[in-house]
Amino acid sequence: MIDFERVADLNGSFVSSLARDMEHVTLQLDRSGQVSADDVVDALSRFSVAAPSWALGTGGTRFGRFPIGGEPRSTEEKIDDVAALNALTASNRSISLHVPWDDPTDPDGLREYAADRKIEFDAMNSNTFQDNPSTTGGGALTFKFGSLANSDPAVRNAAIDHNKYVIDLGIRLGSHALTVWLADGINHPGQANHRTQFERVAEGLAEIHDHLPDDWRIYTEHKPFEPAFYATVNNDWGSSLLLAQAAGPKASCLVDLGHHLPNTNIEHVVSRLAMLDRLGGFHFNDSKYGDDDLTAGSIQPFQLFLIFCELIQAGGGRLPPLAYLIDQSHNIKDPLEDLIQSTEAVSIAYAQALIVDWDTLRESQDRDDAALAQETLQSAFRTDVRPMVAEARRRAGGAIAPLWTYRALAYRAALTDDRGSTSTATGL
Ligand SMILES: [Mn+2]
Repeated sequence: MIDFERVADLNGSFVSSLARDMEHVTLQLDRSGQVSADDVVDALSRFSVAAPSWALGTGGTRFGRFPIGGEPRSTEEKIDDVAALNALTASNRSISLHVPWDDPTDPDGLREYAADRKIEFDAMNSNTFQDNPSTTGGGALTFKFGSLANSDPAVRNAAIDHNKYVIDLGIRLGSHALTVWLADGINHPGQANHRTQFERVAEGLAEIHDHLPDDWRIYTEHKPFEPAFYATVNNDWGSSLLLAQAAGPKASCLVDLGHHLPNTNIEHVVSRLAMLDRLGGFHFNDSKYGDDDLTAGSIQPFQLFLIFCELIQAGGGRLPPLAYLIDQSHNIKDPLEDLIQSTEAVSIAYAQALIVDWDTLRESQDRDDAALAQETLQSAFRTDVRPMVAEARRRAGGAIAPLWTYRALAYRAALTDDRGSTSTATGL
């Protein structure tokens, strides 16, 4: 575990420079007459982005995987890692489980274990893209040709049952949402009928939806390709919206930033889904080509900022209460260091969006003043908001410089001593 007193000690060497930086940004924001630095810090203190249980170990590609040492061997150890992360960032107060990679035999005990570490359970994730004995009857059935869209009704039912199982498990853990990522699709033209596949998935989702408790949500997550390389059933936000609408009122769309074809205008997608009240949440990461492999904000920080601008407008000046999760594959970095960096990037984008001069932006839009509109957004984006992000962490007992502190605490070395150098986490 990360010792809070040690974090506070290590903060000592940064306290006076942070105070000077805060003074500077406070004056800058006062001059603009918009939100105060204190209000931004308060908003940031309330913000939390969940950590994925499947990305606490190293990821990999089909070319190989290189374990880092000290990877969590159980769901409990994943919770320990998220608690350690949260001790540094003060912004990762929940974990998102993925069944069957996490399939606790004692959910009540696990809930208590997490609560002792001040960690809650974010959205549950089902998995019908792999065969697993508990879902596919020990080899009797297979998801090779899809799950909810499968031509065999017995396989479709097994996929529905698995999702119901994950909901029931989530209820005992105190979760309130299910994320369904479907690998269903077609690999070869003519292999299956596009429309039939879509209708089967819509029907299956509606049945899963009807198993949800009243205060639960279900999220449809789209992805353009892989493992179906010719036609994926839920390939884009339009299909995702149609599926959510077919599933029922508790269904909305989850936007994974890496699940778009190159050059897709994601903030535009966010605006559309929010307008229809079907925006459910985010999987944060960044992407250069495909899927969710890169650290959030590492490639397109301006896009991340524009997404947060859409969110703040959709929430009437505040961040709407959606499901916010980091979902990325850590192939060569220490996963905890990567999660620290992504959490910081997301918090920075949020802070930048909070300081936008919305009145000037709206006025410039009404006057068709494109130059002033751009100037207004850039002014917020180019403001160094990092002191406010660090101050929010400091006030919550976290680290002013989380990556530096993580290294100074030698947490990974302690994990490797404890868990061994060849432990392998389940997940990506
Ligand atoms: Mn995702």
